[in-house]
Amino acid sequence: MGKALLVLALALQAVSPPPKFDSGRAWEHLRRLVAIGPRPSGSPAIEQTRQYLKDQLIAAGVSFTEQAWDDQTPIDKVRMVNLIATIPGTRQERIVIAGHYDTKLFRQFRFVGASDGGSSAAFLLELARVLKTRRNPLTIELLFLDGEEARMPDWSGNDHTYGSRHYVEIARRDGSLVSLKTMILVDMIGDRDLGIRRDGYSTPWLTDIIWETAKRHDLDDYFLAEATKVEDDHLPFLAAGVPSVDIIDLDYEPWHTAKDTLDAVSARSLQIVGDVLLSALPHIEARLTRSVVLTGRRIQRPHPYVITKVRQKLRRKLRHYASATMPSVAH
Ligand code: 1BN
Ligand code: ZN
Repeated sequence: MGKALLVLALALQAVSPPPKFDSGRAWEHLRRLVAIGPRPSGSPAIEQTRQYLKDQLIAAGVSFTEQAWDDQTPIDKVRMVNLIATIPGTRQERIVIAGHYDTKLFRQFRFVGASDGGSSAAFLLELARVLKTRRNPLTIELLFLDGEEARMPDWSGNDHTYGSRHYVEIARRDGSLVSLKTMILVDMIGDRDLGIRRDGYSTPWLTDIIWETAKRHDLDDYFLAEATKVEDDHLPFLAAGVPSVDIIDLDYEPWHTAKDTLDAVSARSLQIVGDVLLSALPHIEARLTRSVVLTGRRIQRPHPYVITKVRQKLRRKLRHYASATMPSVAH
């Protein structure tokens, strides 16, 4: 009986469509994160934020690890923690979907980062729930990054992207960088007037897949054809040779002001990004599983048409060889 139920459950899983991104749930996460208040790196509030993220991952049945370290900023030494949630796939090779959960430190006003720091964390939590019940060909890592924001007022030198630089350095050191096939970054995706431009630093084929998916879904009013160049958490990954893309709406008036609150963001914007990302994912996975490793170098497997032609030619050669060397047989 138990076995029969298991078979039925597996069969249902195989035929039922994966669950959809639910912006209502994402919005609830966002509301609760913003309610914590300002959440700068090293603060008790970011610890509280992390506890919320961990509680929600446990509730979703997704396992995670904490990557903690102390980093020297221009102001002070700060305890930072990346949260790495893993959803196993058929393969060990992995796709990282990342976003930051810290908010920028402002002493002059109360900065709660609804879009900037809140939207990415809330989005990843809802994605955890969705991807957990999906059949994933590659392992998916949901990476909640600490220390994206500069500690000083301006974004300069190395005073930013602490979490992504640390993650890449550790992955390089422990050898896990080789199995990291792609990185997708979401940042500031809550803007109620959503408009995401292509980023000029991001990997073109990956950007194309996402923007073409948006166009197919008539969402090109939100995924715009215009390009810009954004320095963000994807740069350390690109520098390490990992194809990466930044999905960010920087045309956001309340950016780094006291007005980056719930009033400035919408659940609909999270839904749009969720729908596009989940629709683009199979295309990204197809592209990544199409290539095979041969003699240590990554090459593209030839198109099936080419394989058929090569096989036909080989068969002709073998037939020719056989007829030349074998005594002819009367039919
Ligand atoms: C994104 C959100 N960023 C900071 N908060 C990165 C960034 C810094 C983007 C400077 C543009 C300019
Ligand atoms: Zn910011």
